[in-house]
Amino acid sequence: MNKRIINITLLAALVIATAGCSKKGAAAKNTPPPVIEDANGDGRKNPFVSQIYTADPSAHVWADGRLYVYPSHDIDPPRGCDLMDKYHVYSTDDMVTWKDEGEILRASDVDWGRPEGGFMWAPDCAYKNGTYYFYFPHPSGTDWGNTWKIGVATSKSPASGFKSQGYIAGLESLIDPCVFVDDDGQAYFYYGGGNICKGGKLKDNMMEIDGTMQTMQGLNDFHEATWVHKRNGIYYLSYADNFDEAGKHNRMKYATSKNPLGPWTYQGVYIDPTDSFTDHGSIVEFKGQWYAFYHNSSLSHNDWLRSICANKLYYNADGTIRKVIQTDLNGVKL
Ligand code: FUB
Repeated sequence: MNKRIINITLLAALVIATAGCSKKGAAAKNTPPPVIEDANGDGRKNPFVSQIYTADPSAHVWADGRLYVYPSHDIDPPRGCDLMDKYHVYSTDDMVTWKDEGEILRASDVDWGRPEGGFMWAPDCAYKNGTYYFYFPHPSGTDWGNTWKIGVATSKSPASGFKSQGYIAGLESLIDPCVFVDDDGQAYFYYGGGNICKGGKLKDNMMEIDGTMQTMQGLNDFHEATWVHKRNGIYYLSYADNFDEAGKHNRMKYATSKNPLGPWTYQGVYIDPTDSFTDHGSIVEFKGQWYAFYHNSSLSHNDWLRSICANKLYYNADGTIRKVIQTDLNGVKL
């Protein structure tokens, strides 16, 4: 970690006061961001959600053929990351037109959650045997820095009807859940923060760890934001690092393995720092094209009013990932 003054993850002994996890950023606006029309019509509009501020996009393609994105929701005016208290879902069938599927869960729906609410951080969603499982990090106590749990809500639909079912027992106070379901149906759970990334098997009920969680070995400067995907028999674990130089922050890195729980071989950076203090992403194939999802602060110019973006992602013949070209509203390289 490159000596960040503020570590928004919980392991930081320097627990961030609820006054905020912002290091820099322009003054917050009290008005919603402008609605931006698709300027070029080719799906490269970034950010692709402008009605509200969104971050930490976890993208999945479900059986109905649509691509769904499960982000967290930054609240304006921001107070660091502590007022984030609800989740919306977005879907598309062409990467051009996006539907806001509406709110699926808020802090007040979580009976075991922090009494003051807030802190609904980066989520993920998984599907197994007819049920969608929505995983979300949320503190269980007022002392949010030390009481994180990974909550689970379930539904028979991908973007509505989620009901809180409790949390995964026996985990540490870490954030950013990721659930990867392998081709044989075995589900794996990952989470982390504060330089630690852990993974383990999930039982068939998708709510209990099967065995013990293991520290993921071989990552380079892991910070948070674990995402696992598979391509051509190779497992990829991507994540945000601790980069912090000359006003630039998190890069997105990745590592590969022949085993979903590693050990991993570090491969490099695939997304350079955006204009935001954090980054957090996912990688998914949709209609034959791979995409990288991530966030930036290009609508607000405020680190804690973030907006989700997507760009095409390409592999080299040897399976390594080419650096993602980030584009703006007009599809112009940033
Ligand atoms: O959005 C809140 C937190 O910021 C996420 O959990 C981290 O990954 C970072 O993006």
